[in-house]
Formats: sequence, C-alpha cells, structure tokens
Amino acid sequence: MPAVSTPNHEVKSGSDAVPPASSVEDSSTVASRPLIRFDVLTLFPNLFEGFLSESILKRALERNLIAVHRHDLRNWASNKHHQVDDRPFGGGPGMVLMAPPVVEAVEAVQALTAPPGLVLAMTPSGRRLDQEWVRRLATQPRLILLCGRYEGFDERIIELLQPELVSIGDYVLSGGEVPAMVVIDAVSRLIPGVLGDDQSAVEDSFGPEGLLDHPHYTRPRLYRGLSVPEVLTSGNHAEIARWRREQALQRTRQRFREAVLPTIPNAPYGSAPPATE
Ligand code: 4FV
Repeated sequence: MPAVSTPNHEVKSGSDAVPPASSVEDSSTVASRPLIRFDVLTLFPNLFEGFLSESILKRALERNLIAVHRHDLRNWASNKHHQVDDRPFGGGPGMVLMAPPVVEAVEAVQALTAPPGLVLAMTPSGRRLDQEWVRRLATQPRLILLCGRYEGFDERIIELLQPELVSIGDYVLSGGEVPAMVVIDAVSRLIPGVLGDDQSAVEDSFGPEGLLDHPHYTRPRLYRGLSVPEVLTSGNHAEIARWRREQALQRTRQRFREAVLPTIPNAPYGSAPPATE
C-alpha cells in the first residue's frame, strides 16, 4: 500500500498543467494559487477529461483560479488483483466498494497538502444539493469528492470518514462521477473571476433571494410569429428591471407556490397569496 499518493498516482489535469504564461491571453490573469482545490477520488479519472478541457472550467484551470486533481482509487487496491470491490455480506446483487482502499486513498490524498479539505461522498442517500449549499461549499479552500460505483460504499467508509453525503437527485446513476462534476461546475461558477462578469452568478436562478431566473430573449426580434416582450426593447431599464422581477416572482410562485414568497422582503404580494388562488 503506497504511503502517500505520489505524483504518478495523480492523473494530470488542468490544475497541475498550468500552461506557460505566454499561452494565456494576458499572463497577469494567472492566479498565484487557486482559490479552491478539488481532489476527486474515482475509479474512472478519464471520465473528467472533456469536462475539464472545455469552456469555463478549462479557462478557470488555465488561470489557476481553481485546481482539480484526480486520483485513481485502484491505486490503493488491497491486493495484487487491484481489487476495490467485493460481494455484499448477506448476499444480494452487485458489488460493494471496499473500505480499506477507499479510506486509505482519502487519508493519503488529504495528507498530500494542507488543509486536509472537506470530504463529500456522492450518494443518492445524501442530502439534496441546492444553491445555498453550493454557496457554502464555495467558501471552502479544498473539497475532497468521493465517487461511488457499484451498489455503493461499505458503510464503514462513511463511519470512518464522516463525509458530508451529497445527492444530486432521487435517481440512481452508475457512478458518483457525474455528481462530482455537478459539484465542481456549480461551485466553480461562484469563484471570483471564473465567470466573465461576476454579476451573472448573482443573477442566476436561486440567487440570494432564492428566486428562479426571469425569461431571456435575444435576436431575432421575431421568430415563427413569436415576438420579444416590448418592455425589453423599450430601453427603460427601471421598467425592464420591474418586468424581470415580476416574471421571476411569477415563475418562482408557480414552482414553489407557498414555500418562497413569505421570505421575500416587500414582495408585491406581501404574504403568500390566499390558498384559493
Ligand atoms: C448519486 C446520486 C448516485 C449510486 C450507486 C453511484 C450512484 C453508485 N450520487 N446523487 N443520485 N450514485 O446515483 O449522488 O455507487
């Protein structure tokens, strides 16, 4: 069992392959150290290739605003067969991720650098991820993302590591890699400098007020007989802001009828609309 995960255990990704300053439009934008580091523990590190090498995340990695290090769990396999899973005690279908390789992998990766980081385990039995939780995670300097496979984790992995259990939704996936990508994408958007103009993260859906986003329109002005709401081409920004807020409220009420309205200060309807509506 390797004492610590030496570099060759790490699957080189954007973070430790920051291109020379010359290749980044203007070098001053390369941060001296990333604002947040993600360590992903997975049996399929290559699944993240495309995800990390396009668009917003690619640029954020190039500018060293974030770092993503991938670690192959199989490197902590318990025996020469690189075994990381085994049949469930008590019988039943499928296989279970074994505790020794997973626990020792997390401990070795946490010991790679300081701080040890907050451990998150992706599992359908976790708490549902939401924007409020994403905002909290974006304040962490380091997140350790544990990706399950097979029927799931040996329960002693949870007992020993006490990770925060994260679910992206009540459906069963074939692995925790996609949920880990969801966390990396949602959290990275809140890291200063990652999005073009910082403003957009705030105006996104589920902003601080918890409102859904207002409708968006762009050219062409007329498409298959459908036009753009007049107010949006009026140039009257106060009116536009009022219309957008009204739309966001309607959509939010539509979606979360009773839940959200009472918490919005001086919402046009004051308290939740009468039940009859
Ligand atoms: C999942 C979810 C999810 C369950 C068995 C991976 C799979 C396999 N993770 N939100 N929904 N995980 O379905 O986070 O180990």
